[in-house]
Amino acid sequence: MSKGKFYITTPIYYPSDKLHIGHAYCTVATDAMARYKRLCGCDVMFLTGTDEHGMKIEDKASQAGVTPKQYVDNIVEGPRGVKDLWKLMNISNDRFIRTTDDYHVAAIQRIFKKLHDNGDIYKGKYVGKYCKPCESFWTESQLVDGKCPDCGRPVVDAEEEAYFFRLSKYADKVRDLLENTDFLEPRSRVNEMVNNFIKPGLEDLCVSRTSFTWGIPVDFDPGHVVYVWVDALSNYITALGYGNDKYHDYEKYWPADVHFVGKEIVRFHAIIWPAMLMSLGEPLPKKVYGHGWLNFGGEKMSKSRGNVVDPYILAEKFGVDALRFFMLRTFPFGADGNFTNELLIQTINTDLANDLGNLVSRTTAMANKYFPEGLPAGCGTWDEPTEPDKELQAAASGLRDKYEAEMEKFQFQNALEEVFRVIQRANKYIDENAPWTLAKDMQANGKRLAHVLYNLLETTRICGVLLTPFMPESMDKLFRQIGAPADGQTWDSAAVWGALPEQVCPQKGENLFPRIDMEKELAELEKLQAPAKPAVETEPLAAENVDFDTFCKSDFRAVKVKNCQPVKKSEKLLCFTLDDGTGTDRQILSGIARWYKPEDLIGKTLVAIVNLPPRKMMGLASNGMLISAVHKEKGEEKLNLLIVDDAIPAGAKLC
Ligand code: ME8
Repeated sequence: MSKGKFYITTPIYYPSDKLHIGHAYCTVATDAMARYKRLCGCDVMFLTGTDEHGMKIEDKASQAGVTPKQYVDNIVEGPRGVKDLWKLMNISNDRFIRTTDDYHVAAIQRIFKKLHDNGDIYKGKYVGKYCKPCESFWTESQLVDGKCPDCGRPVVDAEEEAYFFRLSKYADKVRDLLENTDFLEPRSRVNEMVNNFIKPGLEDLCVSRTSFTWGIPVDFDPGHVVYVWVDALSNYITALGYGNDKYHDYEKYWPADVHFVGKEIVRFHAIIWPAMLMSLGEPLPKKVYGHGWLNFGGEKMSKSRGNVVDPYILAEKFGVDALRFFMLRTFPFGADGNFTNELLIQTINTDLANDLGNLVSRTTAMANKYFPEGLPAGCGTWDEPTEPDKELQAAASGLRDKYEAEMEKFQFQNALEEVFRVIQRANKYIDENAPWTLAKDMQANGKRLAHVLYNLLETTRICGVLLTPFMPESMDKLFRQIGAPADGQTWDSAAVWGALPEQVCPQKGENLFPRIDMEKELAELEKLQAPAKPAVETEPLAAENVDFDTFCKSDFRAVKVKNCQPVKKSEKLLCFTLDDGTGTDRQILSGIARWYKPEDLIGKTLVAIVNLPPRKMMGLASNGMLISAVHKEKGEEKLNLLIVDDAIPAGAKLC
């Protein structure tokens, strides 16, 4: 029986370049969620697709000497393109929309006309700034240091006749939606939207362009094409049949239960999209969830930064399921995560090879060896259960509810943590019961041994059901190995201890997750990923913002080095005597002896933070900290003191 509908979407991807593992992150998360909801018995609609219009694509195509359509066709449908990648990652989307599809184009024209006819789109003149790579318009006040606030790249002046959408009209309603409902999650993103976009005043949005042609034409005003975000956002309803006759599922699935989107496009989904729907008089999606980024070498993985990781290389080496699992097990979905090959291999080895893999192979091997014909009838029960029996059964049968609570909050990492806690408990149960010792006297202990093995198989089965949304293929193999009937592994069965038939006959098979030789594989990956790896590795950027007042409390000053000496018995420390402009010398110790000779620093003007509490190092007082820049080059740590212009007087405050 269906437990209701569930409509979930990923962003539709720009096919301006091949997709990387950062793109796969959101799609894998959406897939795990969709599979989980199907497992629960929901009627799921999972939509993904590609967002194919805009100046960026037009430019790329002309550089490649092909038409924009040829360009996107190759990246979407071609070898190792978007569709191939989703096939590789075992993505179970129900529908795939391309914004160049005829039905979508016609529907957008109808949507644009409807917004125009109801008075929410009017003609005006656009004067402002435009970021080409992001396809975003900005007002002067939104720029950061004169650059695009999203990507930091230069913007260009733009002035042309254009249509505008009355976004300002919906400011109060959207603010109410954000502040007083749980429409947008995680909640931290609400403040960001309200403070950065709504409070400064929501301006009307430019929604048509005349300076390029690769877009959906405004049918009642030739020469204008629809702004790419109006075109793109509407995919969520056109793919269900809104404004077209290709599909007829709008009534059934809309409103969406959740849109998963990366944090940099929350703005479009949490402000513009609800305002558009309000104007169209359509229901709003129930939720927008803004997930974090996969960073690599400390920065957002993206083609323009040259730090992308190719999912094909990793999937071919370690298997698709291991890769899917890694992404959702390692990083909290709402926050940023730093991808490293080491972390990937470590996660596979610890969780999959050691914990899960060992549980399956030890249990099936013992069952095969001691009960080659299958476990005996009656093995599911035991008259006087031991403490470990009770603990294991309670942990396994209570697991589904805990897992469900986390999945409903999109906390994949926590849901998996719950499963792995039970897997670890089961491994401990093997050691507590030492089945190999019981097996020495089958006459006396055979019954107990069968019960111990049954408990292990049943626990493994329950964990397998709950891991299916993350690793569908491997869990199929797991069920076969433990002898669990493939069609019996339902959501309900995951909460029923004893659903596994007693006379089960496991078959030890191939190792589900072979252990990876870290050193060897890292060296190979280094070679394979060489062109993608940045020459310089920097620290991960702080995932969370620090508020302005807290930042302002730090007192940074220019300081002049009067003297600098090595600290006795220390290989690291240098002791600085500094002029900080107060007339009294300031002493600061700094662990930079590896990189600087003391005499080279005398007379230089540096930057210090001077309001830290005093510290003692090697018996000497240090009153502050010198600021330096650190990064890695070819794996080696490098440090450079911040040496500033001598014209800056000692004591000058940096702000
Ligand atoms: O934004 N880590 O398309 P897109 C995590 N067409 N997520 C990442 C990522 C990374 N390193 N790099 C990209 C668009 N993404 C629009 C969407 S929806 C109506 C239109 C995510 O191909 C990014 O955050 O640039 C976004 O959610 C998605 O990939 C598509 O990015």
